[in-house]
Amino acid sequence: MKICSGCGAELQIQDENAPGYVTSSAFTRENPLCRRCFRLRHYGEFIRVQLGADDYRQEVSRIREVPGRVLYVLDVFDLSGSMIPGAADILRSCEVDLVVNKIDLLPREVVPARLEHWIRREVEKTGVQVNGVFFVSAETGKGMKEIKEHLARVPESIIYALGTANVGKSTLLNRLIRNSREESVFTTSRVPGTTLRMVGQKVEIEGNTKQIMDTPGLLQGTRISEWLCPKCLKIAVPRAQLRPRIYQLRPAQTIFLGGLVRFDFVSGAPQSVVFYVSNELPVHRTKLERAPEIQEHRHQEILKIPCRDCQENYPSLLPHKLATRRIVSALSSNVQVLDVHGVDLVLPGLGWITLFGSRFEGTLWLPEGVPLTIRRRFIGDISRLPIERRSQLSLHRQKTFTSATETTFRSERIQTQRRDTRNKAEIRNRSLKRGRDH
Ligand SMILES: Nc1nc2c(ncn2[C@@H]2O[C@H](COP(=O)(O)OP(=O)(O)OP(=O)(O)O)[C@@H](O)[C@H]2O)c(=O)[nH]1
Ligand SMILES: [Mg+2]
Ligand SMILES: [Zn+2]
Ligand SMILES: [Zn+2]
Repeated sequence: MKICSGCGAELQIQDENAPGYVTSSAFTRENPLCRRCFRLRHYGEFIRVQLGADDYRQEVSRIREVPGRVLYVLDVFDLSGSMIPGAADILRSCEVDLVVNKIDLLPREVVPARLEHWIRREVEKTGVQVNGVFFVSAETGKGMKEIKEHLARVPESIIYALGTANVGKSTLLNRLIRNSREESVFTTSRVPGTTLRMVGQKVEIEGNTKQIMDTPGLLQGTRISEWLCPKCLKIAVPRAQLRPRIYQLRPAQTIFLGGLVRFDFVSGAPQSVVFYVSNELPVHRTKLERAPEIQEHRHQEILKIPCRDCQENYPSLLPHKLATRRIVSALSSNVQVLDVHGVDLVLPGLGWITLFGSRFEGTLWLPEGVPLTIRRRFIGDISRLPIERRSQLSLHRQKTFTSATETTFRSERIQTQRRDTRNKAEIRNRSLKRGRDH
């Protein structure tokens, strides 16, 4: 069986529309790419092939049969969308390191190491035991040296990259190979669902030979990015360091993030709201009363995205009511209560909205199928947590250990010196005595 080294699909010459298609002349070549990978690399043309959730599970369950080291790759910009449901089961026979990718997108003020404790805990809550946590940008190469040094040291000879679609698994593995080759081995693209099957490659990492395995990404159907075409993705998915979009909002105002998400500020105190979304995504502010009309009739003209083609498949927006605790007591029960210390409203695959806890009542409209996730403020709260408490603890233990060892050494040295002095004195006394005796 011949497989495409770019996406892992089984190569075939029968069906042009099925994964792994190549022309019969290309088929006879050594290591050919399938037509989909070829077109994607050379013309940026994307042919969408969906790998269903069952196929996905079947494919990655091979990790259980041939265990290795697993790099569980997360997109720092889409952490909730990066968690694979049932990951603990897939990973039960492997040692796992977390690779938090795309740190180049984080605003400058964020020190990634400060996120470690929280991210580790979020993943461990899902039952996955985590060894190391690495912060990288597979795109720029930042942090790759540490991963390479680590992988060169681990005993496992097989290394898997596992993660949901689009977190950057293939880009990361290409980085591990790049020293020896210029052209990318694994096909990457901004459209979730690029890699189709498991596909491997032998590579020298710091003098150690390892087999690295790329895996397909899970498509969850719960991320806004999964309904967009490549053109829309170029606008909606951040590609450069984020510039937080800060808006001073008053009651009865609406913010549209393109036509992808709608945020209504119904009542409360005028306040700053920060939108952490792609710098290119059109943000449109309007009066609340005008919002339905814009949403219904002026979509292409004002909101621009999703494009006409994507709009046909884009789920309709459903309202999620929100209010801070102070107001909520007077409201009905289908209202999400917001912490008065501020929260992030997560927009899976798109970014998030930060509220700072001032009195607020409003509605977040998300595409049907996208769950509402509310978390502590990622920037300015989680990002200010002290550096990994556990490593601090072990650092502390190490310190006391070192000083204890030093004390032991010191007292041993003193004892030895005393013993030496005693011995010398004894020898002297003995010889004196001997002299006297003779
Ligand atoms: N900004 C940024 N983008 C990245 C980084 N790593 C990958 N990307 C982009 O993320 C997108 C997805 O990358 P891939 O490597 O194809 O992701 P994948 O996890 O292999 O995706 P599937 O094969 O679909 O599961 C591409 O547009 C990459 O350019 C990174 O460190 N920073
Ligand atoms: Mg891939
Ligand atoms: Zn291919
Ligand atoms: Zn589109």
